[in-house]
Amino acid sequence: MTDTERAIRLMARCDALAVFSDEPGRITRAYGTPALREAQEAVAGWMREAGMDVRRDAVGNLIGRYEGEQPEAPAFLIGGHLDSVRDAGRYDGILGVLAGVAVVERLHAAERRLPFVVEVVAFADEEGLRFHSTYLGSRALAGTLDEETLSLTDDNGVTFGEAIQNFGGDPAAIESARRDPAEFLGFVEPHIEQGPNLEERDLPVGVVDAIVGGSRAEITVEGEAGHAGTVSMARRRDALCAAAELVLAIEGVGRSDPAMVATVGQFEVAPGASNVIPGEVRLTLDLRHPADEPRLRAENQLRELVAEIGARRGVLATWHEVQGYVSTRCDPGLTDRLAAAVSTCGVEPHRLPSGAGHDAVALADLLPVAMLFVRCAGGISHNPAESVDVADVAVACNVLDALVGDLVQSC
Ligand code: HGY
Ligand code: MN
Ligand code: MN
Repeated sequence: MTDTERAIRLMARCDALAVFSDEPGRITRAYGTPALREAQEAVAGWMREAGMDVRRDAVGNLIGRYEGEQPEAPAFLIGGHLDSVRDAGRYDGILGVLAGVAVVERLHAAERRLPFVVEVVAFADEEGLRFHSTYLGSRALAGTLDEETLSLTDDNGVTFGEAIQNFGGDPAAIESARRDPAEFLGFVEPHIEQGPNLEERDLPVGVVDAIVGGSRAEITVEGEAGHAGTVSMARRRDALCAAAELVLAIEGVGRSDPAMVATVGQFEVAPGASNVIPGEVRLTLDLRHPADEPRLRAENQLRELVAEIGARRGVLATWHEVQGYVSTRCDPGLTDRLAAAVSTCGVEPHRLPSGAGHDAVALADLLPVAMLFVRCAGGISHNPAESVDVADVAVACNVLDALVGDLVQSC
């Protein structure tokens, strides 16, 4: 199979997985849903065809294992995630999983065994769409899931622990999903860039040097519902107006630092009738910055703004912390190897930070991590218009082949 044929097949598989969705007419694949299960079954089939043993761990991560020459050899991990945001594109997370399968397929076709194992992982929840807390799959591998996380609830009041059970996992055996760092040589996560830098430099791939840190919070504003026709403006405790002022204040903080981004992605108004003054609003905050100190300073500034706006408007504005994760440097040694592999494939190894979060963040304390970015058109992502080019996917797979080859040389 030529490099181009391999890339074409990989893209066709992205299309095949795109039909598995929780919502008709668009791609939405949350943790523990039938759509995620169907996507896992399809990937498991491709993993088996590539000569891998396939299993699901205690939280439902799908893991393919291509044995090495020696039993009990350490493993090199390649992967991504199969879950998605709402109305997603078809490459975010998926590309990493299928690129890992493509590398193993080529080894299997050549009947090659390496001095180490290659494992391909498809994490079951990176986006946090259902439980609003990200990296649930990779945190299980890292052993950093705790009881509190298991009791997170989705919008229907189902806990993460119950969802694990319903998905065929075992919440009581979470500890068993934790992997020993000694089992691994490292982890590389191929992923679409989700930004414009590679396209601006006309590069097919890039090497990630750091992944930004982030803060996720939920803010509730409780005012007083009332009759739109009989309550004077002076007597209102309008939750929506207070929340709207807060949204613009969040935007202002985001704009205050060119490296900062601040997003309100969800905004729910209750009771939600045109002739009722809104009594309650729930909104989400996603705050990111390459450096932790400015992000935490901005977070404190916003906490104070929530309190100030609430007091001034006579509403109860409450900050609920969901998750904070520090900015993460990719492993210098493995990243240098990845950059060398990019050079081997005839591409300038441009290094760049990731504004998006990735499972590599959750694994960085467990094992050396590196990330390979693939150019995506217009940098568009978390959007059905997400797209990549076959030739760039071919380059990415070749870079992974070269990285694996380099690791073989160093064994
Ligand atoms: O939100 C992110 O950066 C990633 O897509 N989970
Ligand atoms: Mn994403
Ligand atoms: Mn992703």
